[in-house]
Amino acid sequence: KEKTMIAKLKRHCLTSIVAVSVAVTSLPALAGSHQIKLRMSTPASATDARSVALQEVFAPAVAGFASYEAHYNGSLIKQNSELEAIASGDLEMSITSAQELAQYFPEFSIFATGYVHQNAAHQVAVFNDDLMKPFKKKVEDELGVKLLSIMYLGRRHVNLRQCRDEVNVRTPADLAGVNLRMPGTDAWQFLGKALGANPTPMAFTEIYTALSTSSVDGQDNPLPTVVDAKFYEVTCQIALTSHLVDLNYVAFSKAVWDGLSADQQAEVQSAAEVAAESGRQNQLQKEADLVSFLVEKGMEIYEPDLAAFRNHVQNLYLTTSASEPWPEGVLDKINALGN
Ligand code: KDO
Repeated sequence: KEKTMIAKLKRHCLTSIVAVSVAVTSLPALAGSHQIKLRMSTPASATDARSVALQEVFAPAVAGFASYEAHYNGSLIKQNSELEAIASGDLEMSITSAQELAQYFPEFSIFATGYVHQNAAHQVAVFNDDLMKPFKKKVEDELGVKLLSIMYLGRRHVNLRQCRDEVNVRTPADLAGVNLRMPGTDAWQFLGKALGANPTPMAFTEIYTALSTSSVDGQDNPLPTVVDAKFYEVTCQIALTSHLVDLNYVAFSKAVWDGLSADQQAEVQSAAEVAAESGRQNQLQKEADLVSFLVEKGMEIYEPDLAAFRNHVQNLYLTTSASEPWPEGVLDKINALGN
């Protein structure tokens, strides 16, 4: 009798384990069919700190109801076309920039202005300040894009293929005639001119080849990008101009956002902030560590006359039409939020 009881118990357990395992295996499939697809496109590589932060922090946090699908190196949507793709429903997320947004809303150029943001903390303070509300609302209402959080890209420096014995960058005058690749929007081209160089518009993914064939003289990206994209293999010097403490925004489809429950919206918002903070810390650490790495690779790295660069850059913004789209008082508020 007892034996049959044990046998029955075993059989019962076995069937229930099988039943549970079937249920469990079918759950993800069930959940999968209701999961929202979040395609993200970026010109950045998979190993860039911002890409890693979204893949390793954002994606798992929303995995209960959304499947995150990253596309790197501009492979799905080319650089500077992501916002349009989100607006038209062909993309759900991107790592966008104030320079790209400034094409639709010129006032965004204030956040892309040389020597305004002082550091990563200043960027976060500005993004979370009330001054940002009208900027964010306009992008939601007119472009269908929600700016969830702010990512730290880093201090941009002038990175040239020529060594110092050929081009020694002390002041903007030393960049006269230098063919400096800048990203392809007006705000970027203006910054290249403000540095004293001849700016050439070019997509991020074309820079390495352009440097290796000398079709451009240089580019400007933060040290982590110089390492991640291996620009040090085709350049000789970095003048630490820190001409832009650069940022990106995690851009999210407003149409998808509006379809989420309040809980799901809260999870997406929190995941975007936690991911941005994780990427920021990672990028700041890289910036601290990579000077020695690059010097070991033979790069000449030095500080130019920062006052000369700061004055030349700020002067061009303030004495030309570049500052016209800036809403009254915003620059003062941004400066007040700096330390
Ligand atoms: C670049 O094209 O130099 C740039 O740094 C511009 C940024 O706004 C951003 O698009 C970045 O490229 C990519 O994320 C690649 O790092």
